[in-house]
Amino acid sequence: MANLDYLIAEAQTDFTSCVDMPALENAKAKYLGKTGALTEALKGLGKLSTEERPAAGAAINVVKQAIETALNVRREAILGATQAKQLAGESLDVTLPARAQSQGGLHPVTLTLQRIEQLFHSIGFDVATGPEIETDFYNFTALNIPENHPARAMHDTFYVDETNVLRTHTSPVQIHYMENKAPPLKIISPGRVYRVDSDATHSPMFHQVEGLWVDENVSFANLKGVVQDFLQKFFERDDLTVRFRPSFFPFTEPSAEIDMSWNGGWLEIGGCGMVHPEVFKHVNIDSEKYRGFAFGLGVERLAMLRYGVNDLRHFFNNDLHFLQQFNK
Ligand code: 2NM
Repeated sequence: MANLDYLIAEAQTDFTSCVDMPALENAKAKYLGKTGALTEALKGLGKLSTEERPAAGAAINVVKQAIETALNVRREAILGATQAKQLAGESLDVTLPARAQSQGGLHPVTLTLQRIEQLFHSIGFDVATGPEIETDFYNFTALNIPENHPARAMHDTFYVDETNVLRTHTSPVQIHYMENKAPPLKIISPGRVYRVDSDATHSPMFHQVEGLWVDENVSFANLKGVVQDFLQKFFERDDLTVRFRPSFFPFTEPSAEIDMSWNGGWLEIGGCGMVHPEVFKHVNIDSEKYRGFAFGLGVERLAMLRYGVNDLRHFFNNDLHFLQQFNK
């Protein structure tokens, strides 16, 4: 039987010249296929004698294995090169600057509302909210501001239609609350309110927080204590003092403006008073048995003072450079 060793070198040369898998498969057939050189050699074993056959068979297998090894080496090389080429085509430019991930944050008025709610909650006030469109009954009449009464002119009202208005204060929330629950009642009602007013110090939409405490023995002294305690905690100043200046609101009697000490002077910060018996009458609370105090504070005003913002309009311009300062 002929020596087949030369086939190893020949196959290696053939395989090396193949640059893709179909070519390699063709080259493989020449040696290992049905009519390949090695397959033919194995068929030829039958013609040998029983003595010659094992040695010849072993010799063919050595060659066959060497060719299979060469085939595998070349296959790995071709697959590796194909993959490298594909990866090169798909490569990312990791030197490109990353796209910034920007995260939103809470508006300073929202942060202020959260702080107000947390402080009042800590002394037992619940938070009540309600609709921004109210009937004139809830916005005015129930608050002892009758139709055609000059007091309605105190609020420059946005009318939605004949009977509905954009609420001019959050007091209607408290009217609903008093209608639906029995005393003792202890709530704040924060939210958006609307008035026809727009200049450097007035926005047509702004935020108010109103407080209400109704029980059998609630007094003006309690009102003073709650307001002073809140302002001291809100501004983190134990030396902050408050002053109550006589005033008028149709829904409270007596009524007062709330001033607080600030930079050696006084600053008006809200209004307050004892709930008027006419208001209690509208919500079926017995004013012989119960008394209540109420107050209203402007949220933007509190936010401006706390954060040192000098112009109300910053809160409504949506300038990211302004807003981002509150979320560091
Ligand atoms: C203020 C000033 C004084 C007030 C009155 C009521 C209610 F519903 F109980 F009658 N809520 N809020 C009130 C009283 C609001 O804001 C300057």
